[in-house]
Amino acid sequence: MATSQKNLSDHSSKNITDVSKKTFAIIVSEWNEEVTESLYSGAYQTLLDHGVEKENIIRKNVPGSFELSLASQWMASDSNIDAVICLGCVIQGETKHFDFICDAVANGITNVSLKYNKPVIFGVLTPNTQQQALDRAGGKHGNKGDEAAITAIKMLGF
Ligand code: DLZ
Repeated sequence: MATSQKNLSDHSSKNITDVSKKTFAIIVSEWNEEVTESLYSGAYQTLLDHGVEKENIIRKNVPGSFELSLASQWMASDSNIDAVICLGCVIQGETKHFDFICDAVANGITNVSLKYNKPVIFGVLTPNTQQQALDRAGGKHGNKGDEAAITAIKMLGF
């Protein structure tokens, strides 16, 4: 289903496991900050709602989504971290930046996840417009940050 018809925060309870003793890293890109801060709020609150301790949620910022790959590697290589959630927003522009950044981050995060054998979640919005981003960051289509946190939890319950 296209995300334009789906509230991203709707999810089933399958594979929801006890994560109260787990440690999560959330990495937040500073580009399109209004959007990424909402994604962070959603992810953070969802982890708390599932029993994660505040001190077991470690936040790091990166300048832009391109830097999520390396930062996720730094966090995933820490044996105390159980899952990494990467949050960013790349808005389609007039330059090729969009394609380069999106491809690089998707591949980079995948490689980190496979290398460290841990969930590294792709919570990066890739909309055409700022409004589409806001709709998915606490707006009418829910919050992709919530979804990213739920995905991390579900992967830990795999
Ligand atoms: C350069 C750039 C551009 C044009 N657009 C975005 C964007 O929409 N979202 C985002 O997260 N980052 C953007 N960046 C910054 C790059 O991700 C990166 O930080 C710089 O290219 C430096 O490596």
